[in-house]
Amino acid sequence: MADEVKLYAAAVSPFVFRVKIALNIKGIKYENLEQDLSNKSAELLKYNPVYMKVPVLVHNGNAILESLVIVEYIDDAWKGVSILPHDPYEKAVARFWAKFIDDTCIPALLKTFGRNGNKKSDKEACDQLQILENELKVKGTKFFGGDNINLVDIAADFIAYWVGIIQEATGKTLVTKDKFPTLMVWADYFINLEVINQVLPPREHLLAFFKA
Ligand SMILES: N[C@@H](CCC(=O)N[C@@H](CS)C(=O)NCC(=O)O)C(=O)O
Repeated sequence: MADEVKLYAAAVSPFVFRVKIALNIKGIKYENLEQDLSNKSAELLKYNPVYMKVPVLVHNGNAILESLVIVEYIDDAWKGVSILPHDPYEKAVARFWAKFIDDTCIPALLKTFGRNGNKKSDKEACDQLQILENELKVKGTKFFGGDNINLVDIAADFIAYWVGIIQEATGKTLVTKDKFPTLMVWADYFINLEVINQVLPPREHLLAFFKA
């Protein structure tokens, strides 16, 4: 029996985009169920009663929640190009950095680009990004995953694509080539990869969303 794969999604979400990248890397066909997050569907609430958020992946009737968990599930459930390293230590390191991005970098960026952003929150966000900048610089590789992207690059999609658009929408420029040269070169490589730009949401669409 063919796999039935459904993705409860929102095109503007960097968390949903992580899952779309993983599905594209593995070449998985799926049904995209775009959600109105201001009027959540009964199905979304049924599948994700805890957080009531997208993405939700439903694979043969089983719901998998939380973008990084879903990316790992896709890597485990389907053969093909690996998204996580096989070596247990390398895998733990990748999970550490993906968690750092989720728990520390993204909240700091959202805070400072939000309504209450101020000099202090700007500095906090830049300090966290500097840690990522240093990590990639020390690695000296094209991607956090080395020659190819892995879980960490996928986790950082918000930094690669969304931040620049939010900067344009808000008129607040914090993340620049001068301050973060290594990260900005990485972002360029990342969004120009075929497996990424095939599924990237259109820039104008995101810009209009964040301006609104
Ligand atoms: N930690 C979650 C975050 C997901 C998330 O924040 N999704 C947002 C869209 S970007 C959402 O569904 N928001 C709806 C809400 O908060 O009510 C993940 O990684 O999947």
